[in-house]
Amino acid sequence: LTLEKKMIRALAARQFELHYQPKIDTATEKLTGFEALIRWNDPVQGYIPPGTFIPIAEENGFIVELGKWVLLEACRMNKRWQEAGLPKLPMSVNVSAVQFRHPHFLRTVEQVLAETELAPHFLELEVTESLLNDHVLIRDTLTALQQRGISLSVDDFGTGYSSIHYLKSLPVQVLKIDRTFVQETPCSERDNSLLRSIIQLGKSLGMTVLAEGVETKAQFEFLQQNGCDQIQGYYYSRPLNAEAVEGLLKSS
Ligand code: G
Ligand code: G
Ligand code: MN
Ligand code: NA
Repeated sequence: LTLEKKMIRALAARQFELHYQPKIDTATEKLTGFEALIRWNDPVQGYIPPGTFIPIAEENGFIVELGKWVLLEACRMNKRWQEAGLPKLPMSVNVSAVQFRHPHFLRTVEQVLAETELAPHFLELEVTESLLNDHVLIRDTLTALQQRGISLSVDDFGTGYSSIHYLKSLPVQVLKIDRTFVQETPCSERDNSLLRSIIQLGKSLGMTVLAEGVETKAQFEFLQQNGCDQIQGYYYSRPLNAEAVEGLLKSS
């Protein structure tokens, strides 16, 4: 069986699950939200990483259906935690360019919010930097999402090639700095300076800046001292399963 066919069966067989990585405010060191990350547990092959199957799903269009499942599951779980009386926090969901450009995308998001009864401001969408270059095509969708109260993030910033003009003129609120820019900090003076510049760029654009892949205390402190608003990374927490999220929410 090809990976392509296995993937389609896997969705029906409930082999996909979501894990959730905490986001932390650097000033208060408090939990500010989560990013949903898909996991595929194949009963024979074991864990298949998203880097293997997401590109295939994007190529064959299955990402539209899989992405809808991710949205639904992420919103459903967030609503469930809220109803259990746990702290109410936003959840971000990665949206692939193929999924975002699909003519029914906006309708799907609306359906998911209606079905789960999650308030729109508890949903954030992460799009990759290169999607922004299709600014004419995506502007209306971004604007419509923003008008509904859904927040938008640029993921993996620095690895794509978006124009500053698009960043300035499109309704995106959060800049997520790719982890490659954090890796060598604070040991590399060159990377430190680059990271400071990217933080400054985001702040100049009026955006919330988040650094990804923060693994050490030294990295965290560097980001804290240099005005980065939020962090995500193993330093604070790996992506957690639903049960672990509940535990974290209960203690926060
Ligand atoms: O969680 P992990 O590091 O294994 O993720 C690897 C890549 O897969 C990351 O680039 C991440 O953005 C992407 N990814 C994880 N979950 C999803 C998802 O639900 N949808 C999309 N489109 N990409 C995802
Ligand atoms: O592209 P995106 O930012 O969505 O990818 C998120 C991925 O990064 C997740 O798959 C997650 O497992 C991974 N990740 C999260 N925190 C860290 C970290 O501190 N170090 C490394 N190397 N990877 C991380
Ligand atoms: Mn992401
Ligand atoms: Na990233």
